[in-house]
Amino acid sequence: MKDLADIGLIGLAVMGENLVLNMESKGFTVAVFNRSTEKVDKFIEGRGAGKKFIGTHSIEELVGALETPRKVMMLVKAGDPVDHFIDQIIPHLEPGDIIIDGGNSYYEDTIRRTKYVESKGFKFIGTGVSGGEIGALRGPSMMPGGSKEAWPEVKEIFQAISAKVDGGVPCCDWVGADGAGHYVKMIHNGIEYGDMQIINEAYQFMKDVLKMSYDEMHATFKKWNEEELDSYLIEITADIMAYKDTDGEPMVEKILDTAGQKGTGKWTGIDAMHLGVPLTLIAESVFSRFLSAQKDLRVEASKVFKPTEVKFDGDKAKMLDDLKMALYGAKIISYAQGYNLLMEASKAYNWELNYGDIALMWRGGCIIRSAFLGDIKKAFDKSPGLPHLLLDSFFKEKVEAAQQGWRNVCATAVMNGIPVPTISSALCYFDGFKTERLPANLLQAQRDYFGAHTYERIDKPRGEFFHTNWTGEGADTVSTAYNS
Ligand code: NBP
Repeated sequence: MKDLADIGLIGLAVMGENLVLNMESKGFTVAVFNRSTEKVDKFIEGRGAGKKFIGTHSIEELVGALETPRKVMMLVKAGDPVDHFIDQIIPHLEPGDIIIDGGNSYYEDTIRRTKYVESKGFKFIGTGVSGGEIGALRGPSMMPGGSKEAWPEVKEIFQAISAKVDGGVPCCDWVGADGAGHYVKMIHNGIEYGDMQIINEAYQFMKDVLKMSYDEMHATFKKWNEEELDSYLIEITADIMAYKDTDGEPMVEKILDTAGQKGTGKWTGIDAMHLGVPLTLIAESVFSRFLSAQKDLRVEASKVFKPTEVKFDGDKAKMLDDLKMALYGAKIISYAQGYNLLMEASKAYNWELNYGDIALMWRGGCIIRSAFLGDIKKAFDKSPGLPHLLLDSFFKEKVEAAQQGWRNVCATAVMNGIPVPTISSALCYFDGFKTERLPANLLQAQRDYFGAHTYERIDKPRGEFFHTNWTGEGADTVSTAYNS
């Protein structure tokens, strides 16, 4: 074993412990530290025994155990602990050294931290790491951004430990300046929320409308995983459907129906609001988790309102095909909306994001990995300036082919009182997206009527604003024309 380590890691929890084991298995020597130092000893004597690890018990010792330029990576709880460790690490660094934050930090914090660390003469990387425990161990998707000059120094380690697709292409590449890596990870997590929710809605539809057994649902998800919906989340859903508790009953039936969340979906929705992007599917998936968490209120309401009687006597096999199309159509919309947000963010924050590369980074290792991302990569390779995913010929054809079944599912769900908030809002988005004239002419008239907010006319050039004295009682004074 070398005297000095290739990289140091702070945070021996689920992600850190597995990521350092991954690094070590690829030939790197890793120095490790944890706030509660007994975890260092436990690790060195346990999973790390006999391997190329250097256990350390202070930040000074950790930094002193590293080859130059030093690379100190944190995988700790996002928020204050990250700032705290940065301030503890900095006094021990030399110019050229690199601090890396691999946690789920908010991208605005990463923008601030990059500036701060660079102002002290060092380099900073904020990297998304996705794939959970197993991904960290066997190969996660990694999305690094920050001080660009730091990338050549960490590229070998990052690409060695990341997931690989298509016979060895790493699911890790440089994303962009300051907070770009954590932003892309945030969008990844938002898309993950959406993918999970559309699957959840399909599950409820299968169970409550089609009255399918868990064995039937298992078989259906398993089959879908061999078709266009082939993805990690469909695969694990098939497994979950088959998993039985000790009494032989489906395990999932024993789980309380209140969803938790750590905030990344909410951040995605909030940023979409800031940038004026209609990210309806992800926003609905966050709201669906909130509604699920209002369990007591729902239980009370379920006693007040008579349940809608479910009446379905149609062709079950045909309806299942329609449901698959509904999922596929909604998934296309979700990714189209997510990419729309990435495009607006790239402009707003000057990141010059490469959309094909992002699809590639998400192809393997991460929670949203799927065959579908290969199609997105192809779309951006074919047309790097593509303004919207739905305008790509492949996705245009697919979304049109999904339409009929998707509408059928939404109509059936609505008539039977089964909530499908993401599947139906995605369809509404699609219908709005392809509508040349929306009713916002009336909306502008209403705004002008009550607040003299003015409007543009279809028979005049854009940028010219008009006001009508709708009631005959108003004056000529108009409100300032600006959009927030
Ligand atoms: P946790 O998010 O549970 O964080 C545990 C680590 O943070 C431990 O090393 C703990 O030290 C340290 N820590 C805490 Br908690 N509070 C601290 C404080 N006030 N000051 C200093 N250190 C503190 O671990 P994780 O699940 O491995 O996740 C690590 C990061 O990776 C997080 O940002 C997470 O969001 C992100 N992430 C997690 C997953 C996942 O699947 N779990 C996936 C992708 C990304 P201690 O041992 O002394 O308490």
